[in-house]
Amino acid sequence: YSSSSPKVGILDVPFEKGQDKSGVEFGPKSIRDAGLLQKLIECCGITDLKDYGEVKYLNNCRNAEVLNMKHYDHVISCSKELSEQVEKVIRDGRICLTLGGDHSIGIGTIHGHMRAKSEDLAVLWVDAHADLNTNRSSHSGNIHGADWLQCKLSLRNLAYIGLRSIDPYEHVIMHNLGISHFDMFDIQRYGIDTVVSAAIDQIDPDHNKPIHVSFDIDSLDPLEAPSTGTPVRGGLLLREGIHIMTAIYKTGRLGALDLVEVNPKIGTQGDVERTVTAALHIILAAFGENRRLIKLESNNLIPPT
Ligand code: 4U7
Ligand code: MN
Ligand code: MN
Ligand code: MN
Repeated sequence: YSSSSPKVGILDVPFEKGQDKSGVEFGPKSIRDAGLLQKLIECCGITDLKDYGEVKYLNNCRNAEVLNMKHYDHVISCSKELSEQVEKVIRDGRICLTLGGDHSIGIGTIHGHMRAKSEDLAVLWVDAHADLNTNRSSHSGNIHGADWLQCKLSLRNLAYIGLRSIDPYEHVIMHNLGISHFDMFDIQRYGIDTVVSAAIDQIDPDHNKPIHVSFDIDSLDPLEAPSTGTPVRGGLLLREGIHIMTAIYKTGRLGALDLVEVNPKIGTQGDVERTVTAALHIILAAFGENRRLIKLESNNLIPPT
């Protein structure tokens, strides 16, 4: 893979109306306050980084209503604005890093990415949940669990990693439509390296599509990322999350990354720090942070005394 560092654009989406808990709107700020921009420069060697700031929207879809979907109007208004911003960032020749916010923002980011690049986008959804509900199937009425509603993505171009909490209807859809999914059983059985290669091969068999990664922090185990709205035990180790992102980086085809569902109002200060630094490591890995042990030149070694 190319050694020149990618151009990056960053968008904040402090959106929380796709779910019920307050605090997820502070996700972007918490990740930035942990030194995101500085670390992208220092740890990933990014030399061209543009900050596009916060996505603001007017709720101009007041009449939009769908039975059993909470705040549908807000989700649609925000998604439209977000889609345009993502499209702009990518048309500027940058990889778009979007900081959420709840996972309903995936509607806007994928839409914008498709408009900028191609409808033939490979999407990797890293999540404990499938987010496949519709207004009819959803028990919660929360749109962060129903993200596919607005997407015209071919389901052959979608794969999941990290699943372990699937609603019965989601399970039916997933199998009837044959959506690729790699759950915790697969990860335990085959290992994360095999799983991530298999996922990439499924969604991008010719290794030529732009890749969109939507990373829900709750894919990680709550021991790694406790500050999130819908934690599910028995999840990915941070080490495995990092491995996924390193594999994606190595393809050289990452077009956009969403990092969502960090909620700094949940848990102790220690929980929040742990969650935010986990999110940071995931992002840095996607942009090429190298944590491998590299052989030291012998003249750099400190001589024994
Ligand atoms: B997340 C849920 F019922 N499936 O629809 C729902 F279990 O973006 C959870 O992955 C959704 O965090 C989780 O509300 C949404 C529930
Ligand atoms: Mn999700
Ligand atoms: Mn989730
Ligand atoms: Mn299955």
